[in-house]
Amino acid sequence: MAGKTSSYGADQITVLEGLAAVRKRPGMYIGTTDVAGLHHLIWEIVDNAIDEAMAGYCDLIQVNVRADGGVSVCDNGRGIPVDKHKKTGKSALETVLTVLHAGGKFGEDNSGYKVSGGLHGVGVSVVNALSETLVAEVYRDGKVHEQTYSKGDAKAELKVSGETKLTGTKITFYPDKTIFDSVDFDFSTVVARMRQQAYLTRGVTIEIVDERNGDKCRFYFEGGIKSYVRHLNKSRDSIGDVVYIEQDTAEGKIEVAMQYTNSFQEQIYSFANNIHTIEGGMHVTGFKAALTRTINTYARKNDLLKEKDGNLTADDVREGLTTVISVKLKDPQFEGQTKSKLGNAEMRTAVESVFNEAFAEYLEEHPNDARGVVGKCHLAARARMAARAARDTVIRKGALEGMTLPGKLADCSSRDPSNSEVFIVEGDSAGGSAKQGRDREHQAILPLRGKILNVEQARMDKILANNEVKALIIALGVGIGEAFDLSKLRYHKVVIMTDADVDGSHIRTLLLTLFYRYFKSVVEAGHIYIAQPPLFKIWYGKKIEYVYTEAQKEKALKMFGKDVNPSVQRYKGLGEMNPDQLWDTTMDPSQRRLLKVTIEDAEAADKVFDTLMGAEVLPRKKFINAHAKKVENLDI
Ligand code: 28F
Repeated sequence: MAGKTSSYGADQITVLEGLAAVRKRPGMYIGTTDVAGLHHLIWEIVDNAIDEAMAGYCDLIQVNVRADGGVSVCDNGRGIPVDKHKKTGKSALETVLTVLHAGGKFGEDNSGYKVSGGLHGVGVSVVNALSETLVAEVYRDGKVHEQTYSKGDAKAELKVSGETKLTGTKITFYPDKTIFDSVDFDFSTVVARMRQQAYLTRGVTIEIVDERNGDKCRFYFEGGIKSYVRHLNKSRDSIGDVVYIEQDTAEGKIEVAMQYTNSFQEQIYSFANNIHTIEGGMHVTGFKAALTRTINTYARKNDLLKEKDGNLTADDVREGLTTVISVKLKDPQFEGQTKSKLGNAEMRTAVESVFNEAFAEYLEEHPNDARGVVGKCHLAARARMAARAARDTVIRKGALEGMTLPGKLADCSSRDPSNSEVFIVEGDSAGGSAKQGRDREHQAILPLRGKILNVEQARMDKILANNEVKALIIALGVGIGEAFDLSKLRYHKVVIMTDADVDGSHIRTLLLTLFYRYFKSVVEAGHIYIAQPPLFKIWYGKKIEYVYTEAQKEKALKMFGKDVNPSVQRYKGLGEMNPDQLWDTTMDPSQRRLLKVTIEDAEAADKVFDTLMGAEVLPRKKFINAHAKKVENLDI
C-alpha cells in the first residue's frame, strides 16, 4: 500500500470497477455465496429468457443441469444482438456480458422490452463474473455466433462457429468453485422455481433436464396464474370458478387470479416482475382493500347482507380464498426484512381500482358464483363471532386459574419445574403403563383420550374449549391469552408421547398447533419435546436390544450373529409395552431419546393442521399417510 503517509486522496481510494467488484463482493450482487446464491445464477439467466418470452419472441426455454458441473439455459428468442457497438467497438453480446448493469431493459431505450426484476437488476454480467467459464451462443441471421469467457473476461473474439436456421440464445456457465461454498445444483430447487416461472409466464414451455441422472420435467400452463390457482386448490372444495383479471395500466401490468374454497385458510401468492414478494406489499394491500369493499357493496345491493348486520370484515372475505397476484412495473422498489415487499405506492391504488371495478362486474355477471362467495363469507363471519365467544369463555381471566389440577393428571412430587417433566400420553392404556413405569419424583403423566381430534372440531377455538385440552392447559400452569405467564410453567420438559402411527401423528400435529398458536413462547424457550418410542424389540436369551429404525434393526440382527435366530417384536403402539419396557426405552432420562421441538417444527404443524382438518376426506387420508411416513424418517 501507499506507505505511511496518511493523506487521503482520490488516488488512494481503491475504486473497483466493473466485474472485479462483483468478484470481490459477490454477496452485494447475489445475496449470498451459499447454495441459495449458487442457484441465483440460474435464475438470473432464466429471467433474461423469460423477458424475451414476455416481449413475445420466445416460447421455449430449456434448462440443463449438466453432468460436467455446468448449467446451460437456451431460449428460442431473437438472440442477443451481435453487431458491433459504434462507440465501444464491442458487440452488444459482449457488452451485456462484461459491463455491469448493461442491458437494454435497464437503459433508457427499452424498445418494446419488458422490465425484469433480476438480481438487484444487475444481469448476466454478474453470472459471467462469478463463473470459471461461460460460453455464450447466439443463433441469429442464419449463423451460430460463439464467445467464451473466463471469470468475466472474454477469452477470444466473438466468432461464427457454424450455420443454423434457428434463432435464440444459449448460455452455458460453470460457477467459480473459489467463490461458492458448494457448486452442487439441486434439481428439485430448479424444478420448483421453473414451475413457478412457467405459471407466471403464460404460454411459455420450460423444459428442465438433470443430465447427471436423466430426470426430466416440462412445464407449460395455458392459463398462467389461473392454472396456478387451480393447482393450489386441487385438494380443496372450490366455490365458484377461478376469477381472472388482467389489465395494462399506466403504472404497469396487473394480473389477479383467485378462487374461494371451503377451507379455512387463506393463501396469497404475490409477485412483482416475477419475483415472489413473500412479505406482500402495495399490490397486496390494494387487492385486499378492493376485495372487502366489493363484496360488501355487492352483498348490500343484492340484499345478501341484512341492514342490521355489520359489514363483512377483511378476515371474513379472505377465509378459504386462494389468490395469485402478479404485477409488472417499470421501477419496482423492494423493501422489508428480506427485500421481498413491494413498496411502490402507486401500485396500491392501481390494483385497488382495477380489481374493484373488474370484480364488481364479475359478481354481477356470475350471480350463482357470487351467491356462493357471499355465503362462504357469511359462514366465516358467523364462525368468527362464535369462535370469539368460545375463546372468551376459555380465556376469560380467572376461568382457568381457579381450577384445580385435573383428576386424570398423575403429578410428580417435585415442585421444582426445572427438574419436572410431564408426559402427554395418547390413550388410557399407554397412560396406565406410563403411570406405573415413571419416576414419580420428577415425571408427571397426563393421558389424553385419542379422540380429542375429529373432523367436526375444525376450529382451534373449539379444541381450546375441549375438556381434555383444558386439562392440559391447567396442568401446564401458564394460563392463556392475556393471563399467560411463562414463569408459571410447572414442567420445563413437556413431552408429547404418541404412537408412531397415523393417529399418533394426528394428535402430535394438533398439540404442536395448539402450542404454536397459544403457547408460542413455551415452544421458543425449548420446553416442548417429542418422545421416541422404539419400533422393535430384538432378543435372544437374556440379551435384549431396542431399536428405533429399520436400519438399526438390520444392524442389531447382524450383531446377534448369524447362528442364532433372535426374536423380533414390532411395537405397534405404546400400549403394547409393559411399564418396565416403557421406562427403559422411552422415559428413562439416561437411555431415552427426546426430540426438541423448534418453532419451525411447530409452525410446520400449524400449516398442515388445516390440511388435516379439511372437509375432504380423501386428500386428508393421503396426507396423513405421507406425513406419518415423514415423521418416521425424521425420527431416525
Ligand atoms: C439463455 C438466456 O438471455 N435471452 C435473451 C435477448 C434478445 C435481445 C436482447 C436478450 C440489445 C442491446 C441489450 C434481440 N433482438 N437467454 C437470454 N434474448 N437481449 S437476452 O437484447 C439486449 C439488448 O443491448 C434482443 C432485438 N432486441 C433485443
